[in-house]
Amino acid sequence: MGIAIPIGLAVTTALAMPMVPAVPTRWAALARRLPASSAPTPAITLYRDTNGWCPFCERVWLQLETKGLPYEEVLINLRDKPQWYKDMVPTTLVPAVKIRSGGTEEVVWESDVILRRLEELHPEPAMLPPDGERAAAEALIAEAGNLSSAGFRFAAAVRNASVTQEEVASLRAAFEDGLDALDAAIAEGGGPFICGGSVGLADATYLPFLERWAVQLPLTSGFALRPEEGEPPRWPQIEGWFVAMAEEPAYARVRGDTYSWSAAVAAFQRIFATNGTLSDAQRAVSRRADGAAALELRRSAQAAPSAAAALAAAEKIIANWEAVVADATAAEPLSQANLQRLEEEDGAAVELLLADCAARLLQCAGRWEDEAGGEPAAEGGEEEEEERALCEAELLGLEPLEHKVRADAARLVSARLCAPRDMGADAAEAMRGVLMAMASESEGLAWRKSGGLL
Ligand SMILES: N[C@@H](CCC(=O)N[C@@H](CS)C(=O)NCC(=O)O)C(=O)O
Repeated sequence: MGIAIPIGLAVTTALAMPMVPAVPTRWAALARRLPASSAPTPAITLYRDTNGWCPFCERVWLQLETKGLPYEEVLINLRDKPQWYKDMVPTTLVPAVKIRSGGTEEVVWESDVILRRLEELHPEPAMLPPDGERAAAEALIAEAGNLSSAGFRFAAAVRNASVTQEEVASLRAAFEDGLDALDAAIAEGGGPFICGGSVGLADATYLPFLERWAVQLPLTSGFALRPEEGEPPRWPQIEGWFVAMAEEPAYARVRGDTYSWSAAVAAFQRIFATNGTLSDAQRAVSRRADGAAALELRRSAQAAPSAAAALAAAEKIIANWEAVVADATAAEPLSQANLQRLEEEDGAAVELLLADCAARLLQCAGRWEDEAGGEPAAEGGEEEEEERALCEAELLGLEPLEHKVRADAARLVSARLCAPRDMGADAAEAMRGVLMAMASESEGLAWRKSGGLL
């Protein structure tokens, strides 16, 4: 990543270095480098799924971001929905939003109802054409369900051994017809978005499935919605839409990335395995998805993150490091249980890794040192300087096996990191890149210090 590496900020445990109040000082020192936030409690709450997989939530989420409306998020675990949520939302499904205004609260559920209500309450920027010019947009929105069913029917048929080749071919043709029609409609509206030059409700409606199909259909069904690099696109307008969407600031926090959708494919195969046993076809898909995810992790090691992405990742670690340590050392992990966790006693090493990773991300974000590369950007005083020196000594003194644990922790955390569940795709890529660099570094040190044994 071409950055000088700041040494982590503090010692692993207060026990090892009793003279330093390790944890509070370390995280406080990192937090001092974050921009101050004084945002009032937002008037909108979005209730969405913990995994970040729900396509209906993504529609509303994109709308909130596009309109620039301040909102807070409450995550609902769909496998164990809290009673208060079931009492609040009659369908018990996500998404829902709570809108506070003038002392009253309104709860709205069903994604299409939410989209329309938010449009009504917050008409700017408009995500529907003006009255009287809406017919094409409404027709496209109404058609989305048919395209999504055609895609899912085709994908399910490919995986079903009892469906004949002819039936698969006919479902594929029906799906391709739907994509042809969408491509033509985008051209008709002038592009690059589905109904013209700006993001609208039609984009929000199509986005969730087009986005995951682009990554998942090649893995599950041998179907390329987007072209291989250098190849001409089969659907040029849809391709132009993907490119335009990727540049939309509103999409940055909402977008699921290639790594996360590939990892989700493998997770789905395991979730839907009969009695925990994968069929040959499921195993093949799972291996392809694991391979694509691993490749993507390696690719992120070469990423050159923007300052904003690095800062967003650092903010998230600083706010959430305790949960990450708990997950990385969980005896019974709640998700991605196939990823090997560390021992409980490795918690301190994971914490040090995370603090170090946050420090490096802050450095990428230009919030570590001043422009001359000298003094720290935030004044932490002598205590902080002392901590840095201790930490430097500690890192230099790590045993080969401790470096091995650190490298395993870095690879584990980068594989656990999913977008949009945990952070935006660019932030996730920035953090994975730093973690992969740290893993290689520690592996090199473990190898060198052990005389090539580890
Ligand atoms: N028609 C609803 C569908 C919402 C929906 O199916 N949400 C799923 C998550 S993708 C859900 O809450 N599932 C939990 C459950 O079925 O209990 C909408 O558009 O909001």
